Amino acid sequence: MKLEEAAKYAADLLLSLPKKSMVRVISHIDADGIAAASIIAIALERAGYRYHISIKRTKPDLIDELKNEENELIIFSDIGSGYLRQMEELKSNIIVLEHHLSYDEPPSNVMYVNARLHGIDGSRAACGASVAYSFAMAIDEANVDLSQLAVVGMIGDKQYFEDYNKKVLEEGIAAGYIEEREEYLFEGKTLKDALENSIEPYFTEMENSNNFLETNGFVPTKKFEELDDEERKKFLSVITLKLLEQGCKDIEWKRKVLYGKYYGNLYEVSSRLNACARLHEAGTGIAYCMGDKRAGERAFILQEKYRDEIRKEMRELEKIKPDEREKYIYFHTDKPPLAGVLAGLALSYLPSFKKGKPVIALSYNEHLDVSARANYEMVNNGINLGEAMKCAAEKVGGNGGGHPVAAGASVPRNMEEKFLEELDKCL
Ligand SMILES: [Mn+2]
Repeated sequence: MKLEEAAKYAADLLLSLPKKSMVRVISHIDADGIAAASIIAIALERAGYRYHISIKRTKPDLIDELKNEENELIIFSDIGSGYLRQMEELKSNIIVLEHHLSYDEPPSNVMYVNARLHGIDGSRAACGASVAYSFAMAIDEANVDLSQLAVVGMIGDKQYFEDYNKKVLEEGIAAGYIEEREEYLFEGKTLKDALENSIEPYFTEMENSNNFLETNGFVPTKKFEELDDEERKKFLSVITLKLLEQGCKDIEWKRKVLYGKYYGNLYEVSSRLNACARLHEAGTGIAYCMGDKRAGERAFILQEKYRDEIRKEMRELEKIKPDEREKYIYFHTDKPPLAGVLAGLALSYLPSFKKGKPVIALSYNEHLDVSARANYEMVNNGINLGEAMKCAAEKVGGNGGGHPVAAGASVPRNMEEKFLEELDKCL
């Protein structure tokens, strides 16, 4: 059976409910989860249903929290695969729209729609928002405009436009809701802004870029698109050289960007939803996706705030000499939610972190939180951070796991040194 057919069964279950029924929606707290919830909310509203959405993180008591509620139908999106067995304890009918791995069979009250059950690679070619889109399209094909939000989810989960995702993108383009444009990374920005505020790529020693720009013969306040061909070439070669000095390679200045008819640059939308999730304002993200103008302004402010925080931490990391072990480099941060992002950016753009070894960020929460980042070159040389995190964490009574290039662990606070020793052995 194809994903679209499974989605049709789910849509039929919904449509068997009388109009104006209340549908409970639970989705995951990240850009993909917010995009998925928004797709479902818009589709429900158009079909004449009421809804109540909660955006949640994965946690052991997720299902318990729903036990006191009376729901006729609950829809889980981008979350739920880990709770299938517990869902039996809920009295209501349940639809799960998912792309994450599951180890359990769904109980009889659950209609389980997972891209992975239909031959689609759920880590690359279908995200929560893609599956939510298949559900929305099964309700009504007029929902094809929601392909814009599905693409936002794909970008948020760093997926590829392959297989099912490709199909969704192509549907959106064919219907005139999505457009692909080639553009330079710094379009619309002043040169000063481009150097000082960019995070990917991140330029070191650019708290103030006036000196750098003027020495190279540029006017800092000039906009990138105001440069003539000659100047633009020179500017791009000067900053390419700057990044080469930082130890980076493979820099693409011109790239394909996807624009949505209602939302503009879909990469920016995804970045705003990510900021909404990280700064605990998922509701703002949903209202933004649903077209609320004030929520859109707020999402923009949150995106700036989140980026400011990252830049501030990166400026600090530029100044430190990270600690080094035989197999990895590490540093401490007092910003647990940013740890993974910072480790990744340090690995890519800070010369002092470039030793050909993975970068590990340590932060103290209730436990010692560990975030690890590697690159594909290291993975090709045999590094697997997911396994190493699991191995080292379990040796000291914690738990860990993840992907070869990005992983994390949580260990008892008093076990830091022991964990670091074990990690050297596990890598
Ligand atoms: Mn997802």
